[in-house]
Amino acid sequence: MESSKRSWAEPFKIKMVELLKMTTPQQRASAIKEAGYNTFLLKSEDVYIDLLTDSGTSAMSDRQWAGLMLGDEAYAGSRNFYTLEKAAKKYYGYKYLIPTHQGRGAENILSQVMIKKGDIIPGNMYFTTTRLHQELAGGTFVDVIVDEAHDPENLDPFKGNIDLEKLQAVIRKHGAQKIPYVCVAVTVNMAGGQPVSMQNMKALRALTNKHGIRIILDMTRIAENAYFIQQHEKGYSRKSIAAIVKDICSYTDGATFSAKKDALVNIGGFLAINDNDIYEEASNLVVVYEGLHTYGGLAGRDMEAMAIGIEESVHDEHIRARIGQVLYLGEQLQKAGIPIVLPVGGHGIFIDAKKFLPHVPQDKFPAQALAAELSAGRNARTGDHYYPKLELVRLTIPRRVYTQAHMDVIAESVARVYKRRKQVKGLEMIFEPKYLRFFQAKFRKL
Ligand code: PLI
Repeated sequence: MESSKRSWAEPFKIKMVELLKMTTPQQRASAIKEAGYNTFLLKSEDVYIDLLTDSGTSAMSDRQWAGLMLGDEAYAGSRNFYTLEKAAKKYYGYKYLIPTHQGRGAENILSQVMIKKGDIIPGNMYFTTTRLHQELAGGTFVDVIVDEAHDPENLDPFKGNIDLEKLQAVIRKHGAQKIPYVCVAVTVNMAGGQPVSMQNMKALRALTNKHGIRIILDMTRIAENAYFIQQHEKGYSRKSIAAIVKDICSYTDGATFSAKKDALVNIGGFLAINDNDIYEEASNLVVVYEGLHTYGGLAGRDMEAMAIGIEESVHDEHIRARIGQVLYLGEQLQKAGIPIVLPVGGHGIFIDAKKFLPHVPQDKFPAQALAAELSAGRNARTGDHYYPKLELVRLTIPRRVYTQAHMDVIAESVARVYKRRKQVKGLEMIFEPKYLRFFQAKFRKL
């Protein structure tokens, strides 16, 4: 990995700025209390540096903004759909494309088309919406990520990999006919933005081919995953990000995509697939949930901006600067002694809340107490809280939005909380929504 020492700068200059509201500590304390200590319930104008997510929060380029003016807002057959389809084919290589309003729209349709009641869907950890859609379609998710993913200190460069022995055991236990596909996320969000190696993709393809099982990619952060392959995997240092991205896709049968991350747009996603029958069924279903198969819940202008963003997302200098900024923040936090997930992943820094707040028991939500992330929900049968092995607070960095000075302010703020960490006591949940509870749950300070 190249050093994140900033002797280089971003490959863009700033043409327009958005002014931030500067708040006092008192204003911030009252805002977070009012939000039930859930960062998802804060008003954005009360937040100075917003690290809640890298989803839909990127800055679009002047070319993307110009693309908005090329919107062809016809109901059917918008010109922008064909531009998007062409870009997706060029950079990802899949045969058929169905736009959706965002990633979970594609997950819903894919799950309904491919999963039958009683099916098993192995995956390298899960993203919340992906797993929920699999379960709502009658499937059961089984985690087959490598054990290293659960160890925040393990320095393996590819902690997102699928454990092929775990997968084989799942196939033996349930039979290949119960497994409609293996779901592979690149990178693995919940493990800390950890990448999957190309070697793992190849081995997974060989194993699934043997059993006639499909591979569906969650390609939400695929350009970032490609950067780690370029930096760390033998034989890839001279390959372009664009070539690596296309290589990854070539080992799979289809993909769901949230364009709100890598593709540098504020809204959008798609389902891509090579199989004609699945495409036919999905393009029929998308009309029910999203819109006609040539816009899928998006305006023409959104599809144009997405097409341009897809191309910009695979520029080598863009991804180097993007991940370089994340690495820089990681180094500043490490210098301050903050326990973070290592190696630093692609889209943010994940603070190890169990180590940061060792005195706060897990049923008092140390990660939530520390900031935001409450991810796992309850066991549907027993009603117990799921206790993830990792209890993490994510500082997610939007793309092309903040400067190095913002990174320094973040590092200083976290270091200040770390110094007074003994005063943090944990939280009690006082409101729990039925689905994806971390978005809307409310808490009380202990
Ligand atoms: O937020 P969506 O519906 O466009 O995409 C859902 C989604 C799918 N897969 C992965 C790996 C994600 O990270 C993801 C959304 N992530 C969000 C919202 C995040 O804050 O990380």
